[in-house]
Amino acid sequence: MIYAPSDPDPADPYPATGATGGHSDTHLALKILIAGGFGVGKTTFVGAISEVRPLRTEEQLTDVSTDVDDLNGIERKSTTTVAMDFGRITFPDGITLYLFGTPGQERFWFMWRDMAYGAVGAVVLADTRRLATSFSAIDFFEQRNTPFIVAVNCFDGAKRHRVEKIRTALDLDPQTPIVLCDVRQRDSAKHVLTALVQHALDADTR
Ligand SMILES: Nc1nc2c(ncn2[C@@H]2O[C@H](COP(=O)(O)OP(=O)(O)O)[C@@H](O)[C@H]2O)c(=O)[nH]1
Ligand SMILES: [Mg+2]
Repeated sequence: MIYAPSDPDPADPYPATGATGGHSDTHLALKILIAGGFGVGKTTFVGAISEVRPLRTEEQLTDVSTDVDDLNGIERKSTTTVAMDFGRITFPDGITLYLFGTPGQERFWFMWRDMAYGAVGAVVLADTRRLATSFSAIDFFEQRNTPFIVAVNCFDGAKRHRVEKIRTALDLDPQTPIVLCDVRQRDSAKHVLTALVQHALDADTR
């Protein structure tokens, strides 16, 4: 579902025009989900790309949650997203993306269905050291027929794998794009979003 609102929504607290100085006539507002397992870089991604200060609902990881949250490989992680991240980016061609980072931990999955409502597509972030943590996000979007791409966040020190190996490991369809990225870099995150929008628009016209 892709829509081009002709009138600004008076209830929209984050209008795409105005705050950024306005842009061209073609205005397309798209809702995008940023998903993937715990610690793959969702919050970092939204923070790197958002032109508004991302709305974040992080909480210090407590001793209680360290029993529940798998911290293997991400020992330095000290906060976790309990609800979601929200950000926005406007491209010069008049496309505004509203980014919703999903909560990573399984105990918050009840929120995913509501968050996915009206989303045109999703970025599933993956960490090659812990690919399995992204399986459930992939299943979720496959089942809903939501267009998604997999963005492999290339962490320092993580072994680089060929894209086709990652495709096999994640059991992805040949038409699902896989891109490599560094979510800390704005340009890299932008590249990921461009790839997703292209994929979602292609899927919409198929
Ligand atoms: N070295 C490196 N660290 C990263 C990268 N992306 C995220 N991190 C770190 O990994 C941790 C998890 O990232 P975060 O965005 O909180 O993950 P989330 O649980 O998916 O929201 C944080 O400490 C980040 O600073 C990356 O591309 N490279
Ligand atoms: Mg987070």
